[in-house]
Amino acid sequence: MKNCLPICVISVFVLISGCASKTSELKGSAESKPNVVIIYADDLGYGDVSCYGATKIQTPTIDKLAALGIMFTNGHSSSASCTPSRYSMLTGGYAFRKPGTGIAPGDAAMIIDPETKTLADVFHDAGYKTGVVGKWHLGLGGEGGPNWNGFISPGPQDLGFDYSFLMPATGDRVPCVYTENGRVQGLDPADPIKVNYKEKIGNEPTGLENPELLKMHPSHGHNNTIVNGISRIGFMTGGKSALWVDEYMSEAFTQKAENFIDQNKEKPFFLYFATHGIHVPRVPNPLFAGKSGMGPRGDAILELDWCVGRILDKLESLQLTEKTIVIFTSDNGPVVDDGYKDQAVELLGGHKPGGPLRGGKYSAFNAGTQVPFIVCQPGKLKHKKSDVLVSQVDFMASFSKMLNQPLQGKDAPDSYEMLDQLLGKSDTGRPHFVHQGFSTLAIIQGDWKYIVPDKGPEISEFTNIEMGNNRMPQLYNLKDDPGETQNLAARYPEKVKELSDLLLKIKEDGRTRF
Ligand code: NG6
Ligand code: CA
Repeated sequence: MKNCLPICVISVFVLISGCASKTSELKGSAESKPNVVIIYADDLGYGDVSCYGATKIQTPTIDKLAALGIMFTNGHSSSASCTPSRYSMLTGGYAFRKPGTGIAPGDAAMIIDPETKTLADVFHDAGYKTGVVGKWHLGLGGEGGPNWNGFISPGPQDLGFDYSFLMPATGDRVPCVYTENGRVQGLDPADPIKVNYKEKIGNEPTGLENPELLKMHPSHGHNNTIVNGISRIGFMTGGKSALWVDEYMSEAFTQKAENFIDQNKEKPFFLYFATHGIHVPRVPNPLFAGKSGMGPRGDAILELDWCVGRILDKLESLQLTEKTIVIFTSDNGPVVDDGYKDQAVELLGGHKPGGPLRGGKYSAFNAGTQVPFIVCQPGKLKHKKSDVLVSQVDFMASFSKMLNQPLQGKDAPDSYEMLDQLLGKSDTGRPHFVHQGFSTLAIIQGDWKYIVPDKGPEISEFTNIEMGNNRMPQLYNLKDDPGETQNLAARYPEKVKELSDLLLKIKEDGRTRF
């Protein structure tokens, strides 16, 4: 009793001063450490959302983001396919520099070396809670690939992520299971998973042998193990209790993303929310099936818009809207038939997935990498349409700048610090950008684009996409001709030489950030 008064006084003092420092910490964190959520759609084209010109389909939530935020009309992923784009966004380096970063099989080892500084590391080092939910497709595990029946390491936990809930590769690749923090979710140890990409294992039916069991038929490839009535790329057996149900995949991811936000609402957080929508197989939730009139591809776009809405609603319900930068973009451009007969071609109507752009997914033409690209922070950023040249590869240097986390020389070799541009405060675009097509490279500088000659097919026999390949050099003036219809290479040979020399130098230098 004797000591009570001084102790009480001290505790009150500690309480008050604790409160004061907590308030300023919170204030500081909201101002200089906003939460960041990257919503990364899969295979969504520049023309697939109504704010970028679609008229046959409406995406009101994504439109709202664009109306509130900075809507980029010249924003690019780094590559026209998934794995290299994700590699570049997370490492700040062009994937063409690193062999083995092409479209990864479902049993690939992790393609990012744990020693590499990543975008998640930047946030993590700045005191953020970091999470990745959704499509990974960057390989898992060490040499020999992932151990599906144990703890999968290395993984996102070695690349700066505190939390992960993943589809390991793609929806059309085995194993059709989710992993949560390095372990297959719902796995029964008595029914271990085996995966093989070379030959059939186990007795599961395949699309090739048992097409009568399919609810969706392949149009090319995709005829290996059948899971949930859909044949996939690759063979798997076991793991019955862990298999995903495609219809509820978006729900599963969105719920995990919502939980992550809930659990970290008090701290700054970085969430990389990589949707499966609208990649194949397109198997929308029953809420959306048949709703677009464009078949499952259109329905998947509606479902994607709904998922975006749920994330925004979650932020709003926690009063985090103004404290959170939301980025919405896509890993590569659009494809209509990507291997399943899902009526996407037949029901396309007049819809133009690439908008005014030529090509699509896999292509060296601009629809390959020029994608919807929106940065939004209501109350903090003013709406603006921006035509500056930016790329997802720039996120790393830009957020390093925002968080005062200096990059070392070897880090993020191709990431330009474009924070002001991303926040709509500067109109100076990156000096040039290298676009990685499926088989060839292209470079954009100012109004000009040069595509390196390539012997690959001009039109893919599978997807019917114009691949941008040509045995001759191609040069386009994107300002006069955004649809890349007039090859000006013969008229401006000196421009061709200038850009081809620049690309050579970029390759030789091994970096573009100095
Ligand atoms: C291709 C698949 C395609 C898709 C793509 C990866 C075939 C014939 N095509 O090899 O369906 O899975 O890989 O897409 O198998 S991405 O968006 O993840 O890069
Ligand atoms: Ca993709």
